[in-house]
Amino acid sequence: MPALRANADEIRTLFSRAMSEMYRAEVPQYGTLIELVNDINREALRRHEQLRASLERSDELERLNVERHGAIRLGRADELFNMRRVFAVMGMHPVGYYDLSVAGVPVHATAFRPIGDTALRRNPFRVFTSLLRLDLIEDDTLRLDAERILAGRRIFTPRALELTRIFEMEGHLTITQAEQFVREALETFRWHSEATVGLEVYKRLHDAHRLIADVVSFKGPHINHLTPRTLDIDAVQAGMPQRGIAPKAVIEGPPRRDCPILLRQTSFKALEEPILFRQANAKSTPGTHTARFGEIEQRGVALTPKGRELYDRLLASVRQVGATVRDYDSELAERFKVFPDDWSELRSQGLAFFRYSATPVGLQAREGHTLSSSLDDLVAAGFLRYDPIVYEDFLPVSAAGIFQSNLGTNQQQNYAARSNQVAFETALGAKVHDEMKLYAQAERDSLEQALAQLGSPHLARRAMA
Ligand code: OOG
Ligand code: NI
Repeated sequence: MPALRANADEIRTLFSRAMSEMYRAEVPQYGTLIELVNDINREALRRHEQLRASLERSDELERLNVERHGAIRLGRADELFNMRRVFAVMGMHPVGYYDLSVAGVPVHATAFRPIGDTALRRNPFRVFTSLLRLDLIEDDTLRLDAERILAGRRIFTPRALELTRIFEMEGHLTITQAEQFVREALETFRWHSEATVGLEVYKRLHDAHRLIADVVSFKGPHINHLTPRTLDIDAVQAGMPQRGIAPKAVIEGPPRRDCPILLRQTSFKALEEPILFRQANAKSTPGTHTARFGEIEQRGVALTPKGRELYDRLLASVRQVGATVRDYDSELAERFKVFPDDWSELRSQGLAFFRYSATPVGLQAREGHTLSSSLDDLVAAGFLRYDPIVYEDFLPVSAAGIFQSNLGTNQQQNYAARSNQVAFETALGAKVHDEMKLYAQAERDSLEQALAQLGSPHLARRAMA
């Protein structure tokens, strides 16, 4: 009898669950945060019947409780290459290119995540994965030292790579192999309380940039946070102190709105954790390192290139006036008044992506509408419904804000802004997916299907022309 096959969605779910358990055991505050988020989500669903209905329609309710994202930082090109292969086993693929050097953080990144509608509904687990840019270290000696230290590590277990090869050759893993794969892959993300370097080297790396020390001094790329999704981030932000958690001063991203867009995030400070540093006489020196922090996010509708351009412009205008922490929120809200806060406007102005579906009324009236009805007619008649498509990605300005709030504000380097997607994709061994194309495709597919159900397939062609 052939062995049972595991599918990628199942492996991803096993993995994200294992990761969550490991992190909960390692960072107790994470457990507290999850409880707070669950309480607030329950309350939000109870209070907002419409929100619940919309989430239910788009199958979002199911995934809410399993939804997490994590982040890791890699040191070598081949680590990124192999990370892509390992994530592929779990149905996670590189989407988007994020250049953080412009924000004084010497890394560039991508997000590994599922890309198909079905896979996203099952479990949208994502990992923001950055690669250290040693080319941005100006001190030659330090750069060569960092390269030499990194060259000596192996972040994957031999068995994890072997199972990845089997997956690539066979196109799947058996259930038993999948379970073993999850255990082996998890090893890469584990925290190491022993550094691979001495305290003196650590300090030099740290002086160059705290992030360089974080990547170079350890055996592997410890997961540095695991972020649950909330339906009301303002409530979480307000509720954190009562549970003994101190949030960062402001929420990153767009302001609070009736129709949430993109992504809003807040975090709590990295923990100072005990580390043993190497010493020549085989003894070790105790010290500390801060890397792991907590983060919460609220996701809204994905914006079209036009909507995103407006978002970026408005956000930049708030940053330009240099609002202080105290008036940041009101300044942000003021600037964003020009961004329509109404689903119908967001759709008609082409600012956001939507998933269309045929309504029961529409299906009943299937023969009733004529060849001449337009898309807007079908919507107006209540034959066609549209729901927001969730933003599945990250925001570089927010990511930089999160990086910085955890790095301490005194470390604002200015790297020459040299974005280098080509070098990143060479290391990755693949091109990153364009997130805008993925959202546009999801919208188009839903519309095509809905119109076919309504018996108006000709409209699909016209709407997409
Ligand atoms: C990643 C920070 C980016 C987010 O949610 O924007 C991120 C890191 O600190 O390594 O996770
Ligand atoms: Ni994050």
